[in-house]
Amino acid sequence: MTKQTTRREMLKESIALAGLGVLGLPEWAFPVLAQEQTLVPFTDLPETLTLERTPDRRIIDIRTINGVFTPSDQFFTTQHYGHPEIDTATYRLRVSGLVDRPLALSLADLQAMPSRELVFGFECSGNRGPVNGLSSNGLWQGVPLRAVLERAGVQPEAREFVLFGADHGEEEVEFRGRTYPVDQNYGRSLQRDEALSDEPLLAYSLNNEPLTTHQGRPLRLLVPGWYGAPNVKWLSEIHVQEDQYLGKYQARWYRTLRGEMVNGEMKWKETAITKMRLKSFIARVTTDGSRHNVFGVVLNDGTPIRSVEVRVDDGPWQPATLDPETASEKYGWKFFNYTWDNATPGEHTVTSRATDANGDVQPTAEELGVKQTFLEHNAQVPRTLIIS
Ligand SMILES: Nc1nc2c(c(=O)[nH]1)N[C@H]1C(S)=C(S)[C@@H](COP(=O)(O)O)O[C@H]1N2
Ligand SMILES: [Mo]
Repeated sequence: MTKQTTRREMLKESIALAGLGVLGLPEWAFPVLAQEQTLVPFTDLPETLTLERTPDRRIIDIRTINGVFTPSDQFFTTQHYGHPEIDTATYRLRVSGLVDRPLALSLADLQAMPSRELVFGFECSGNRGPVNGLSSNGLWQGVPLRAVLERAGVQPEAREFVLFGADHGEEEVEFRGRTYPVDQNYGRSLQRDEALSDEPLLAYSLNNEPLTTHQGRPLRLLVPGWYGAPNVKWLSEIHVQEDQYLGKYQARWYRTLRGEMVNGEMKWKETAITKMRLKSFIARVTTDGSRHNVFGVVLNDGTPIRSVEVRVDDGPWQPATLDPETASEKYGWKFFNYTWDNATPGEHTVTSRATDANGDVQPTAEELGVKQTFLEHNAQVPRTLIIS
């Protein structure tokens, strides 16, 4: 079997899935799968990616995306301290600090509260091209964070809401040239208006099944439209306080250093990782022998997408078609397709860029130049392939 037929078999399998609608796949999103299609290999990606770096980490191969929702056992996954052991039967979510009624809620307590569904696709802030494998899209279910906080009764002076995972490890806290070893939990914080908005969700289910250990069983935070780091897995405690929380993964590890011209002078800003920056990437190019189809994904902070465009080599930007079904989900992955007619034999570059309703345009790598640190890398990814 040649490489090509192996890939075709793979795509045929996804056609079968599409026909059954197993994943709620809108036919429209994958018109390319309607006929015999061949995958055109990218020359900027290896034939196979090492999907599992360690058992508790996983990336996706974007060329194999075949449904709206990433299956739970393929969902990208990563964390800092490995997986903690949690007995779901004795699990309690504690709420402490500046609240009228400290809480210790079991999973059953949480599941008895009014629940909500959320379609949310997010990426790790370190995700970038050409692989872009640290991103996935899921259908989540859980309890709004605000409902739990209201049950506890948030006091007026509360300003900072710290969410701790059950996972922990040794860290060396640096202070003026000295280091202090401490054992600490993964912790992230939200400010009062963020925590009490109706957006953050305490999720216990992914794709209609209980969360897997990888995804934070039994409970995790999701902040729709934000990067992965704030989505605290194995959530064990919410501590409400007045002071800003300056833990390592809040204040130091996840930050961006970016230069900005203010009144003609370069000002260097260090900012926390919060909302996802507008990004699109081409996931797959297929052909039926005459026309080529370019398929890709857009993700951002929930701002409506105005357009996605594709360019071939140095040609003009051409409009791609946004899949209306996925585009209607505010925080989900959005799919696009572009029909590439009259592709000439030889090596080509295909690039996509997204523009949102505020007029923000996905930057080129050069336009990202004043960003020093590698997180939030949302640049356009020029993709190379050979048309035979
Ligand atoms: N408790 C805990 N939650 C965590 C982390 C962690 O190390 N510990 N890592 C964060 C980071 S950096 C990312 S990108 C996402 C990954 O979520 P996933 O494994 O469900 O894809 O989890 C976030 N939540
Ligand atoms: Mo991350």
